[in-house]
Amino acid sequence: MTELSRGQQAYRLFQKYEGNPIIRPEDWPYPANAVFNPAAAKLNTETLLLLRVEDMRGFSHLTVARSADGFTNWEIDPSPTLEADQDSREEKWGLEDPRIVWLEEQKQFAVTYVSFSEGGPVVSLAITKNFRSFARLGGLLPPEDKDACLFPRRFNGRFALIHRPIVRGEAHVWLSFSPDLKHWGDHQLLIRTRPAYWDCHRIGLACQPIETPEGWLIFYHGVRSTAAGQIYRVGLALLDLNSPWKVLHRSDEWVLGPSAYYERVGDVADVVFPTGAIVHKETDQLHLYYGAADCTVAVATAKLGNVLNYIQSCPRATE
Ligand code: BMA
Repeated sequence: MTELSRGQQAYRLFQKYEGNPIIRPEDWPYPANAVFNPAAAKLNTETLLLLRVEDMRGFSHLTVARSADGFTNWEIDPSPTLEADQDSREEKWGLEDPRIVWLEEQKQFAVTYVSFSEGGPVVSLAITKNFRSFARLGGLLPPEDKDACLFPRRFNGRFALIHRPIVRGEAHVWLSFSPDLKHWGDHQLLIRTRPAYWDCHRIGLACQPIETPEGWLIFYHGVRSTAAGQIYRVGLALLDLNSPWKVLHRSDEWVLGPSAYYERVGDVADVVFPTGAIVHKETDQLHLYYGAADCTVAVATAKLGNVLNYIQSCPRATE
C-alpha cells in the first residue's frame, strides 16, 4: 500500500456516523430551538451527554441525555438539568457550552461552562457525582472568556485550566493554575491563532483534554472569517504529559470540518463544534461529540492510535 501524505491522513482520520445528527430539537421532551455543543462523560457503562439547549428566548441551559451505545436510544431528562440562577447577574442570559472531566482526587465530575453575564461570557465551574445535584463554585476568571476545561489532575500541586480569553480582540488559548480551584494565576499563552491558516481568526479548546501515554491530546476549534461568513473547523495539539504548558506537536491541517448538510445549514452555517469525547479503551475507539451548525448533535469516530500517530507526525511546535 502506498504511504498516505499527512494531508490525506488528516482527511481520513475521523468518520462521521452515518446516523448523524444523533440528537435533534425534534427529539427533545420539551420545546427547544436548538440542542448542541454537548459535554461527554462515561457514567458506569453509559455515555452521558450534557447538552446546551437553547430556548425560544435565545437563552441556553444544560440537560443530560444518556445512551448505552453512545449513538442511539437517548434517554433525555424531562426538564432542564442545570439552569441559570435567576438571582445571579453572572448567569443572567443562560449557561452554554459545557466540558466535563473526572477529578480523581475529589471523586467527582467537574463541569466547566460559560455563564452569560451582563458583563460578557464568564467561565464557571460546578462539581457533581451523579449529574442530578450540582455544587456551584461560581465564576473562575473575568469576562470575556470561554472554551474552558480543567485537567483531571494536579501538576506540581496545582490544578490547571485551559481557557480562551479575548485580549485586545485576539482569541488565543491560555493556561492558568490554582491551588484550590478558586484562585487562579500564572496565566500563560498556550496556543496562538496562525496567520493565513484555517485557524487564523479565533481558536478555542474543543472537548476535554485526553490523557495518553504520549501526552495530552487536545482538540481545538479554529475559525476563519470569509466573505461568506465564518467556518469552524477542528485541529489537534499534543501537550507534554507532566508539563502541559509545553506544546509538543500541532496539526497543520484540520481533522474535522463542515461538509455534510447538517453541518453546513442551520442557525449558524458551517460549524462543527466538539465539546465532548469518550475513549473506549477496549476497542481503541474515540467518539467525538459535536454541535452541528448550532442546531443538532453529531458524532465522529476514529481509532485513538491513528490519531496519536498522526499528531506525532505533525511539526514540532516552535513556540
Ligand atoms: C462560539 C460559541 C459556540 C458556538 C460557535 C458557533 O463562539 O458561542 O457556542 O457554537 O460560536 O456559533
